Amino acid sequence: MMPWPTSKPKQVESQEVVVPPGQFVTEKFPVLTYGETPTIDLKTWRFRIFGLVEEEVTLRWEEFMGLPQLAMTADFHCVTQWSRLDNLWEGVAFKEVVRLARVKPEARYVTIHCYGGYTTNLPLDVLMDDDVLFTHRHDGKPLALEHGGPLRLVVPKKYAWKSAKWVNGLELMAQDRAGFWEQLGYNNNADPWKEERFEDNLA
Ligand SMILES: Nc1nc2c(c(=O)[nH]1)N[C@H]1C(S)=C(S)[C@@H](COP(=O)(O)O)O[C@H]1N2
Ligand SMILES: [Mo]
Repeated sequence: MMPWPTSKPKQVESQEVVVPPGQFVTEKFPVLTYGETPTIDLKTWRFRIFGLVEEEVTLRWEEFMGLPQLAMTADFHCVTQWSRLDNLWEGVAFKEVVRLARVKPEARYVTIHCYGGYTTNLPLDVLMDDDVLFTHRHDGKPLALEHGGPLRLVVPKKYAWKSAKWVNGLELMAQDRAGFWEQLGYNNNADPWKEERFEDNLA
């Protein structure tokens, strides 16, 4: 049986933990937020899927929670060099959410929108991977407000600024468009294993 979803290999034999180059393991869970932590009422919470879709969709909290739920264990790598290993995330697969709006064939990129105005961008095919989740629980507890509660995206294979907190929408696009940190010079691809921290990768 296939484990769901896969997390990256660890060097079990040597008891040595593998983290991407330039990263250090932390047991803590630091909070990294640009600006204020928004307060969100579940009664008025909405999640909108728009742009290049056949049918624009707006989900309420109960509708979101009615989607198939799953759990995954994954590492989390912040570009400021901390990595938190083996996070247990629970929520709904990205692909399960986006399909509700029936994406048009010309849609190839996505801007993820958040309460508070933060944005990040990724190619649609990256987001369709099994390990990309909208999560509302972390390590067995409801996701704390400062960590993105009620709902955040988790994209384990990218630096954590792509894991948008307080998500409230997906915009399907034909062309790529830089999000908040991407506009400020962070690498658009953001692969921690390639140390794609900054645009020119010189730092
Ligand atoms: N909406 C929003 N999402 C965000 C951020 C933010 O400032 N606003 N910071 C990003 C950055 S840089 C990181 S490292 C992670 C940190 O998540 P954490 O605060 O749960 O550790 O969230 C990402 N998602
Ligand atoms: Mo970060």
